[in-house]
Amino acid sequence: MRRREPRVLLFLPPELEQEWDWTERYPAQPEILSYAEHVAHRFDLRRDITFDTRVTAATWRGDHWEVGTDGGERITATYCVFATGCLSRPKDLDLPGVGTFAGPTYLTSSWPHEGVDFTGRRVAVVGTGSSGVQAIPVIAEQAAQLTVFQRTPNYVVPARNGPLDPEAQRARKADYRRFREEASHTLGGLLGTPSTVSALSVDEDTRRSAYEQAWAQGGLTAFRQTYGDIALDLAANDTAARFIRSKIREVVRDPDTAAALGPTNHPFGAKRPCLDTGYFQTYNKPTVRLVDLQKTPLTEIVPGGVRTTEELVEVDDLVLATGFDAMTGALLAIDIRGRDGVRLADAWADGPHTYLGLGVAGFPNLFTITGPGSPSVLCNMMVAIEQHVDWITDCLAALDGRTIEPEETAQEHWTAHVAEAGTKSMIMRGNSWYLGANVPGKPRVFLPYVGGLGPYRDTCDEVAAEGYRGFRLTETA
Ligand code: NA7
Repeated sequence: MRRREPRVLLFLPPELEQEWDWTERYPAQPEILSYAEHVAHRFDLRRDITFDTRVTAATWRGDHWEVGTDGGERITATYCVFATGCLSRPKDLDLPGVGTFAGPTYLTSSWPHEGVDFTGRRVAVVGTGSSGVQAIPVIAEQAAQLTVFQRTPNYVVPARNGPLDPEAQRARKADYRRFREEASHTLGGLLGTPSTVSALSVDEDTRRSAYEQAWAQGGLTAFRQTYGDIALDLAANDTAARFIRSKIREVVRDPDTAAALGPTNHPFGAKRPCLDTGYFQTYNKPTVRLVDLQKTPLTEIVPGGVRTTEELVEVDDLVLATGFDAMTGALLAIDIRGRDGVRLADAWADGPHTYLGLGVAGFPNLFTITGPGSPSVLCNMMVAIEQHVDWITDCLAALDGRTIEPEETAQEHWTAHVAEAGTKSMIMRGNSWYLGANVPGKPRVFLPYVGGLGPYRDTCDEVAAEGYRGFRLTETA
């Protein structure tokens, strides 16, 4: 058994954001990886990280946590912070016969680091969420034949990715701190002010030209912020949904394919809208075909390909972009046991119960970064993570070795508030991972907190200022 000596790291200094230059609006994986490596090197973080290790268990031992790993290690710690990620555990594959496929099966969530060459291959992609929408155009560049199996079409807005303008970057950096401070108090953790104008208060031409402008600019924020009631009012939302369907019809030449790609069974924003680079254009390639699983459901994967109620599509490679067991999956994959040996999986059998998405009653000295019940995936993740890390860091300093645990009543009050806030959201009108609806058998619960990052930050700060209201603080025996 070993105990790690804590090393206090000060907040990352502002020089970091000044010295690093991003090249694109949406940098690709290699650039993000080199940034992470730069930060690790710059602040000598590697010595504090144990790589290639899976945490399998965490058990509360009365005054400390004992953490077990797949390497058989047991590590003790006074406090345990789970930063296990909201979208890090792929959902279990729920396609009949998936294990029988004779060729290679690739999961978008665990893509081979060395890349995959699809040149000359017949490829099937199952799933058209963000991962599928991003992967499909890239795979189509190489594949001899690509068949996309779509169960639910998604709303997709152009990313308009491209190089960052050096002048714009200089201007942003000149006032970086202020921009970041401003963003950290908005609802979405992003700069920009949503319009207060209703989409229903303007005529069709005005609305169309506003949507066209946001479409040309690219990115979800610009589009979502065009009118103030897109996220609130079904009729207003429908104006955005109709606009997107019309853009699909403009691009996709085959009318049946265009119709199948247009979402009609959920409002815009009920599932996470996607950003694309050439997604709809891909369906104009003679080598690409869409199979609409709403018309011809997928029945099974067989050694030679994918079978639907109508046909067998023979393929060489199978790509599964089928999503994640979001928000709770990675935590519950660890055997976490709190006070009196209670398993977190049992405490959350009917869905997660948390106080502020930061702690769980019955699990002392445990914190979650962007846990269920916090804004997390509904805002800029980086800003949400920073807010939690800052709050927990201050809390640990204030605790000075004392034990902290949410009070049951505060937790139930917060959990009810998260559910109640969710009822007004468009998200309730779709079957998404936000609700756990993508995983068979998972309780249907509104997982993130829809109240907005700025107000949530204020609540967390008030809780801390009032001596951690709603938490029980006790001297450690
Ligand atoms: P998503 O958004 O959960 O998308 C998964 C896709 O896979 C979606 O189209 C699903 O259809 C489809 N799917 C899942 N299971 C099946 C089965 N059994 N049969 C057919 N189709 C299936 O995951 P992503 O990885 O794309 O994105 C996750 C988040 O990462 C994203 O929201 C962003 O926040 C970033 P369905 O819609 O369930 O009918």
